[in-house]
Amino acid sequence: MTIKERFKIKAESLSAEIKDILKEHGSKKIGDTTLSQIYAGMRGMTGLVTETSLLDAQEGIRFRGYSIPEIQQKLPKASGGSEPLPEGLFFLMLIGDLPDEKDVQELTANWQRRSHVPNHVFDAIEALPVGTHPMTQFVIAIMALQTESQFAKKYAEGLNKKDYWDAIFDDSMNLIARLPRVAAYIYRRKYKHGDHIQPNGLLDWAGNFAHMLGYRDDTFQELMRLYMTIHADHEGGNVSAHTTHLVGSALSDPYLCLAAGMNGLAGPLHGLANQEVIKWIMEMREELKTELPSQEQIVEYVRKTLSEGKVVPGYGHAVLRKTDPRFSAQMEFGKKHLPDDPLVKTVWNIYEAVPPVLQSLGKIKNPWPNVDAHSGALLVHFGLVEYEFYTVLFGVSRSLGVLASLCWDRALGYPLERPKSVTTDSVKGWIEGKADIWGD
Ligand code: CMX
Repeated sequence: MTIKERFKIKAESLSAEIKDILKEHGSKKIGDTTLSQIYAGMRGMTGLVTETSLLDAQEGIRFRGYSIPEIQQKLPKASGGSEPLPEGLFFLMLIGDLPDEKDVQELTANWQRRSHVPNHVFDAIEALPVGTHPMTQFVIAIMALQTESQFAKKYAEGLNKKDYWDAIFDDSMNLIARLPRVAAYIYRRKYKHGDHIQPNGLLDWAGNFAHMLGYRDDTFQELMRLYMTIHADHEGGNVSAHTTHLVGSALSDPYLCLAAGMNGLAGPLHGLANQEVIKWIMEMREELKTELPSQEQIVEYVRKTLSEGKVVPGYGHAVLRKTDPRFSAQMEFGKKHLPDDPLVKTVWNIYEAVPPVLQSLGKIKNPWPNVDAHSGALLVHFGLVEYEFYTVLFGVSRSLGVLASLCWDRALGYPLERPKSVTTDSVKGWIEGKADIWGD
């Protein structure tokens, strides 16, 4: 028997045993935590402090107390625009107060000053096969940028604890300033024959990003401002935020932390779901040979997806129990700017068709759409059809929230994160009253 075959037998046996243990003892508590929570992804277990935003299962995300519709209304806009500037959201998350126009202009100028990307970063990207997934290129570029870390340099020289936040702040600001250029470079390299576009210093952060990607349409710039704002933060427990925070607790510099967080974002149950949604819809359209599948056809296709043991991408959430307000904000954008787009209409038809099917399974806690169910269709409308790139867009935005939080983590002096773990053998001993596995 090969080692792989032996592993398979062991894994199947322990998996069945764990199921039985949880069926009988899952609600037993260790402190305030049930055994089921320990085995099942720590759902509902409070164990983190994140100042920048708070997620309510029914209402959705609030950034420093402001909901998505409120930030859309209250944050400063670009001249002639109606969507919030992500600079404003970053200010709100970092400082805790609503910014005025001047605060936002200062931040735009500050990030422009910091935006120079050293050549070796482009060389590192160029060393990869052009077919490399954009998220892999993105993470490698972030790692290549790590040569610029002020925190790593100052720590090596000897840095007083009380000054950690200062270098973390500068690294975070530099990273945010440079990511649009790096991301646009990856996009133009992979999909536009390396025909790169120089930054436009007159534009805001998201507007300039849209420009460097090669999209000049004013409405696309507005979409980028909205996109970069609503994807930025979703409290602390999601995989990208939690990973960034966890790695930071070892005093890894912001480059190392963000790269780690982005590796988590690249998973299909998290940020990569935005590419999976469009891929899934495109495959459905191809199989059904129609641009606009009917509700009945969509229901059939969902059933087929489920019967193949796959998830329906863009639906469900670990915390939310209603339609994600980030989905609704994008739907509003679609209704305002592109109500007749067949792909956008398909996303809305899926919204009608999918929840009852998922609900009928009886096991899915949230049958409603999340942020990723809508984003791709809006991008396709403007010609950004290369869906493997979508998670990079999510990542550029997510840097705002996780790096604002990292500044706070170091300013507040949070210690190394190190929860206790157990083995199933120790759990069995505990159930039988033989062992005290919860001690030191
Ligand atoms: N399609 C099919 N099955 C689903 C499902 C979906 N959209 N959502 C949940 N389920 C299944 C789970 O896989 C689980 O099945 P098993 O018991 O067989 O393992 C069961 O329903 C219960 O899951 P849950 O408690 O409702 O959901 P979780 O908290 O475990 O998972 C999430 C949440 C997001 C991973 C899950 O809903 C999912 O896989 N959705 C599709 C992927 C997706 O859109 N991810 C993006 C989330 C937003 C983001 O981070 O960007």
